[in-house]
Amino acid sequence: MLDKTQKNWWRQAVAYQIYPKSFQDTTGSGTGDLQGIIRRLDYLARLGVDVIWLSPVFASPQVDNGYDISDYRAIDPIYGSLSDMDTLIAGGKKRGIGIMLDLVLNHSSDQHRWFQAARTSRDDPYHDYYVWRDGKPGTPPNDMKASFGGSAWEWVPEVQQYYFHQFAPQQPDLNWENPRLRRELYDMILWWMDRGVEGFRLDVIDQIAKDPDKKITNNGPRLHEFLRELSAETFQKGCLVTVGEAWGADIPRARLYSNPDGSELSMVFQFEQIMLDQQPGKEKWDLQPLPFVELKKSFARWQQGLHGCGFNSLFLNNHDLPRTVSHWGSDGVWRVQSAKLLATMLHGMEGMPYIYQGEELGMTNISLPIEEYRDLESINMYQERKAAGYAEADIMNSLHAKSRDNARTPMQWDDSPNAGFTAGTPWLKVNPNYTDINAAQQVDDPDSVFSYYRQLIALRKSHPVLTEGDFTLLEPEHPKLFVYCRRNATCQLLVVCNFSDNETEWMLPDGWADAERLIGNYEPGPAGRLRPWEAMMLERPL
Ligand code: TEU
Repeated sequence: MLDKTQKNWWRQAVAYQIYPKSFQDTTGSGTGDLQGIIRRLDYLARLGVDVIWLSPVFASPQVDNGYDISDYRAIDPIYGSLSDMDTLIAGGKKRGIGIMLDLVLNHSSDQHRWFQAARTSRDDPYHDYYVWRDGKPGTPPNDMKASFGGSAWEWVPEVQQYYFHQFAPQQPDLNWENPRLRRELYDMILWWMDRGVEGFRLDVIDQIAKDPDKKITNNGPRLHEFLRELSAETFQKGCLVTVGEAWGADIPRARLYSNPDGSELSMVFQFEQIMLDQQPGKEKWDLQPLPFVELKKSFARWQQGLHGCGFNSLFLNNHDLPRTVSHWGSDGVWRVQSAKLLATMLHGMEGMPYIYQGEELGMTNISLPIEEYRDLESINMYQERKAAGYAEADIMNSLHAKSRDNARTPMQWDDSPNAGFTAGTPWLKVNPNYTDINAAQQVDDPDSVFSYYRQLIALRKSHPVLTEGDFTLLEPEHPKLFVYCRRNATCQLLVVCNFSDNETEWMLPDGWADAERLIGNYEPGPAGRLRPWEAMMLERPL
């Protein structure tokens, strides 16, 4: 177990993201719940993770699956109660697993009591907790668009003003310019810290300092000032791990966010690699083949750019992204090998790895008919593109590749009905491949994807070069191989990945023939070539 009284304990940690709606139902409601997570804590302890990032479980009308919070200090009844949360925190602590709550501080639900009051009168004390502009019905202040479609402005007749929302209209943006609002958020965070949570993930944190008059959404002028205040008033009073979601982060900004002096956050999620497969300047639905050489160079830039002066988060999957084994790997005959390869590639790097539920089983994307999608982003996109004249097949192709529901299908626990997720009707369809891909089949199988992740996590704890070594990209222009080297004061680590359905010719660099093999997804094979999706990590003393 990591000693979590040490500042920076998280530099050795591995996190696991739970999307509670889809993890484990214990009531037959068809929706996962906190008791379900408690029931599965031993599974997570067996995997070896140190932190659970829990997507929002606060009271919410669930327009955006909990990313629309109506009470930051209450648990939504669909998930359980505050006392369940206390039990979860305690059960996690006993196993060395900390709970990281997902705070949505950029916006609240329109059902939050602050917004309900704010919309009644311009003189209400809560009015200024949100972002309002004058205008006339039908003529919004400007043409800014919301992320989930439509205008970013919504008219409220009672106050004869528009409010600003970067996401759905039911997610009004909070006004961080207001010091009373900021204080109220800090007090809420301290309240959760007192209950024993060990970290926070901060939703779209780079969007809090918006300035709609200048059409600024992310990276607003006061962003880092707000973050330093937030951190000093809350996180720095404990030994927490914090990660901000920052789609707009570049390397210089990430150095500020994750400054080793602890003045802002532990790290951010940045999306440079994730966005490489969308056409530049277009939307995520406008696909282009993954530019592999660019992907490697991008990882290398971030590894080198933050080494010693910041900290990376390492992830390929989350609740907003397609399953990487389907998207970048090969989810047919090479599913197991490619899932292990992606894990090797990522877990060989410096930073904190985040495993998204089911990734450790090699769970895949799903192709649904339009009526079976549940995600508002997917449904809105379908309607907008239909209206704009896109071909049905193209829209469905984009959804199958990129819909957020790919990641949100229920966790596949075993081969019983509904994959052991629920005794009721699941809120989103279970992937029919659950009879072949499930936890029960994998936990005791030494060759499973699960066992491979377990070994990778254990290696991070026993081989300091993984957490502290520097990074050099080898074979930068090779179209199929991702090869890199890590080095600390005592040893060198070589990570080799063949991103291909075919064999690839390749010789180990000089001096590596007798190196110790730490892990690999095949038995050691003949020199001179790598098998389809073969991956390995080798170590040798300096
Ligand atoms: O996502 C941030 C965000 O910008 C998303 O709209 C993202 O671009 C999209 O999901 C990619 O498909 C965060 C949460 O992770 C997401 O689940 C929420 O819906 C969103 O914020 C609003 O809170």
